[in-house]
Amino acid sequence: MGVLNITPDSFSDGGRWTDPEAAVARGLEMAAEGAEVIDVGGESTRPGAEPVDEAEECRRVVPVIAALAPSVRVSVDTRKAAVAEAAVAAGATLVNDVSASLWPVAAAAGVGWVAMHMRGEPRTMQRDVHYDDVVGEVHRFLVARATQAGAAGVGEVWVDPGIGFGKTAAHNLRLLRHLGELVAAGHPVMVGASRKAFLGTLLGGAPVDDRLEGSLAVAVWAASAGAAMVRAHDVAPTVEALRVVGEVAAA
Ligand code: HH2
Repeated sequence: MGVLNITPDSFSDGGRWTDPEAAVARGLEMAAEGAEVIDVGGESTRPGAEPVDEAEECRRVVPVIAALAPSVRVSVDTRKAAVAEAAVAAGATLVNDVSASLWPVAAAAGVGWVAMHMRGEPRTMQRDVHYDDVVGEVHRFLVARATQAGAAGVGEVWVDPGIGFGKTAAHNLRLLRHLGELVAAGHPVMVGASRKAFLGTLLGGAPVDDRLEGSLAVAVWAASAGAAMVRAHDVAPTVEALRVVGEVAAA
């Protein structure tokens, strides 16, 4: 899954793709590099980000989704039902939902749904982060939501532990270490660690543009643990790394 943020303030590509033509070109480029899904977002969910209103979020994502959808599978990265509905009407077939609450929209529209775990909301999620058992709590939450969505009629349900969403670096590492247990729960798993802050922390303060190796390491780890999708900004190197993992796994 290639990341395409049509926002002024996303943590790594904010402001780069606010021009719709440039955004569409970037989406097609990532598809040519091997991304199977382009994840279009119009609201940053980085820690501390301010919410965006519904009309503005639709204005950002809908034209880009409409232009990309004939050529490549598109997901919409949103927490708002109305934005998800408008995105699906424009051609998106997957709702990537960091709030894990929009399964009724996916059920009504007959599209796929990603349930991601987040603690609280982006503005405040990195304050006072505490879990008694991060792995158990996140896994139980995701399985419960996925079961609820399946019962409501969503045919394609993904689960995602939400790396960096209300989690310390240690929490992120534990969730990655135990990813295989989430895979074993039976729903396809996706992981988004690309360029995230904990990689900078681990790599001696590496800035956001200098986290490719760390991002690839997590992608390879996740794929080896059985994750079926990796969300990435740097699509070409990620696809190459995962192709090698696939060849090893198949040998
Ligand atoms: N991470 C981000 C956004 N959406 N969706 C899923 N399913 N999993 C993730 O880990 C995930 C996500 C945050 O990254 P990004 O979109 O690059 O930044 P921003 O939220 O600042 O736009």
